[in-house]
Amino acid sequence: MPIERIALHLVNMRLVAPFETSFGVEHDRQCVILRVDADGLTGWGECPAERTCGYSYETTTTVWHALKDFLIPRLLGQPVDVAATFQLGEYLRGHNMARHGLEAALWDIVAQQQGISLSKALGGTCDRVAVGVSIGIQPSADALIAKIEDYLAQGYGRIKIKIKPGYDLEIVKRVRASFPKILLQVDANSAYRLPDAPLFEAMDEYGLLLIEQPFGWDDIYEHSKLQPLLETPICLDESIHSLGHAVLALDLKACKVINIKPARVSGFTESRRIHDLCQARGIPVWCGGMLETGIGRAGNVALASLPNFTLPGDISASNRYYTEDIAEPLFALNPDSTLSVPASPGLGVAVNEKALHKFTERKESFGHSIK
Ligand code: OSB
Ligand code: MG
Repeated sequence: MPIERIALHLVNMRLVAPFETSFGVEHDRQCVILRVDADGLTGWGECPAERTCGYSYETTTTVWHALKDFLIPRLLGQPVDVAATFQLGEYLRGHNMARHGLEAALWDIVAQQQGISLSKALGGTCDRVAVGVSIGIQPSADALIAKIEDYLAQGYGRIKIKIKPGYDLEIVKRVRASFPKILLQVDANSAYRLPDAPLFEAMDEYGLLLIEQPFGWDDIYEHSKLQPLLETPICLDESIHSLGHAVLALDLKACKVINIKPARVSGFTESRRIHDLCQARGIPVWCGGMLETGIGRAGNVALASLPNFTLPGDISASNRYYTEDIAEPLFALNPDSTLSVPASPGLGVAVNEKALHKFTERKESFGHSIK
């Protein structure tokens, strides 16, 4: 049965607390939620683009445009076929978050057709995934230390802190002095350039698990100049958009770890290719996050159940992000700093239509109308 209808929802949800990175502060999370109806089944996907550029060039407006004007018209009436949809998306030359939301909704349907969980459909091998928490920039070192204490008390076994110029080495020193043993990593979100290498050499003695994306959002070359100066692994996030970028980064030894965000690399298909490449080359990966709603989170958890996701992911419990979510059940932190992988067919969470309606600022449907 062909794809009969696709609906887009522009969703806006208030975060439990503002999230500050080197590129800006977010109070509300805007994203595009996709609903695909085909074969008597409904699939859901999330495009976690932001209201403005900063993390990447994609915004909720460009996502809407790419889906409405290019992808949806070419997909309506076509069979549910993940590989063909991946191929179709290649013609966009980018717009990876838009592609991911669509592909994710199709994966949800395919897994339901097969009566298996998304995790199984993707090749997942475990029923719990190790997770940590990503903490935004705080007003002071004391405030950050208090936050870390709070998250450790909740059971998070790995802490990531955001850094930016003027809030970096001293902050790492203070945090390490307070918590000498915790699994700690930093994320610069592209705030530095190669002349800042001495700062990272100084950070090398604080036993960080990794340093995430110190240099430009699309840079690989400068990272390849920094990695040999450090013991601490560099982890690339922003600059890996495809398998080709991952090959380049590994061949140039620009990093020793890769953060895979399915939305950044166009979907689960490309995520798995990067995962397999890294596995073959002995490079650990972990699943990053984009402050997703329960829909995107369920997809990230399923992906993180693949075997080479050996470092804790940025996939925290639902209550770390929102007081009310649009999918149920909520994800809760297990005492061993893991989230459980949903086992029911498809995504394994149910969309709460009432909550979705409440948070939807704009909606548009394409194809046949379905009640
Ligand atoms: O760089 O990993 C990042 C959130 C938005 C944009 C970029 C990033 C992040 C995070 C949050 O670090 C991770 C999460 O969803 O918990
Ligand atoms: Mg990052």
